[in-house]
Amino acid sequence: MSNFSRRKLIASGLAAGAGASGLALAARLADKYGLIPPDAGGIYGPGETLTYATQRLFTGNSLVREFPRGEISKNPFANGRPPRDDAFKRFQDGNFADWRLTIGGMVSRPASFSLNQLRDLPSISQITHLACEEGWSFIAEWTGVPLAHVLKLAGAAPQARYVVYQSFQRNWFHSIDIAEAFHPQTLVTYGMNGADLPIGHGGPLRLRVPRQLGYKSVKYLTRLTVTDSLANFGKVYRYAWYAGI
Ligand SMILES: Nc1nc2c(c(=O)[nH]1)N[C@H]1C(S)=C(S)[C@@H](COP(=O)(O)O)O[C@H]1N2
Ligand SMILES: [Mo]
Repeated sequence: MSNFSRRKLIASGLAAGAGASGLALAARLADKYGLIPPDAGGIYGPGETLTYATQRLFTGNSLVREFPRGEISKNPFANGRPPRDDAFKRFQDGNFADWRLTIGGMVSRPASFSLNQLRDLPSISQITHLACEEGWSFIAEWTGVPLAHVLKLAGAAPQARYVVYQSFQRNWFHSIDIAEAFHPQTLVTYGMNGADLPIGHGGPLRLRVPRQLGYKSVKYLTRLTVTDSLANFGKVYRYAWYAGI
């Protein structure tokens, strides 16, 4: 069967399941094809599974829209407060020369990159929309290294299923599946609108996940962990784990 007709078959099964026998059939099919998100339990679980599974089938590798320069927002809103502790201030005073992005977990070459080392890697820029779940949004140009490139450098294991990414702000971390992690628009970002990424927007380093809502774009990025299970990471999401838009 062609890939397309296989997708169509699974998706029509999912849709039929949603209507006919509650969500049980949809859940069974989703499980069979590896389309269960990690927050599938609980009252919103079946809905989350349906959203994630159908989006993965139809928009698995699709590109999010990129905008022309003229549409870059003039006054982008920086949400929340940057870290104010002394440790962050010391990094800031040193112009973030000592900032590191470490990558570990299921990788054959665990690594640690300074900002300059990241700037020496192949970079891309993209003008995309960041939408907060609270309703506001802005368009900006983001510059950085595709996360896929960093994962390949570190030798991410083929059995890996997720990448957990952590902020300097300890209570801020999220995770994405491998499809999102290797997606060409998922970016380890150090630049915004042609300058260094401002602290208000997560400088010096942020993971941009432009196909999902703003809360998945974690600011003050320090650590990546490649894993096949989220079991040991606690609750890694405040809202839906999958925030596709
Ligand atoms: N470390 C960290 N990352 C974060 C947040 C935060 O408070 N701390 N807020 C999130 C939310 S809810 C949104 S909508 C976006 C806001 O991005 P902005 O500050 O560039 O507008 O960042 C996300 N990443
Ligand atoms: Mo948000």
